Amino acid sequence: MSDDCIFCSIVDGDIPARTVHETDDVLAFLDANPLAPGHALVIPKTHAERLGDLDPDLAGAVFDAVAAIAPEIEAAVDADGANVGINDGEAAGQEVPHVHVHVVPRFDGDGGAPIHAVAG
Ligand code: IU
Repeated sequence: MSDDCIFCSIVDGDIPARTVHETDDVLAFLDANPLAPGHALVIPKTHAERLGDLDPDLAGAVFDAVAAIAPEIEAAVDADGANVGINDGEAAGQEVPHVHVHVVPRFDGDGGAPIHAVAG
């Protein structure tokens, strides 16, 4: 828990979120400002600001959760694929300083950019 961390507040239940997956170590919930239907965030329940601050076992648990829910989310919204990624650090566009993996469903012909186009 980190004071003033909005994602820690979601973990603690002080701020509501639409949970889609939960384990002892990991929480996944729908993004409040979705880039696509089903856009979810997967976070470690323990506060870590950057990927490099995350305990490796916890990083593994986060990725296990991503691998488990990405196909389920795709199926739930009838998507054709998903972008899975982390904005790691302010320079990369990280706005919430608590590690989170975006799972953004993609649809054939949706016109969105692939991750490798993000930084030009
Ligand atoms: P970023 O990778 O740190 O840029 O992404 C932060 C995400 O957190 C962004 O997609 C927001 O819509 C999302 N989010 C949220 O779901 N709930 C919140 O209360 C806040 C941000 I603040």
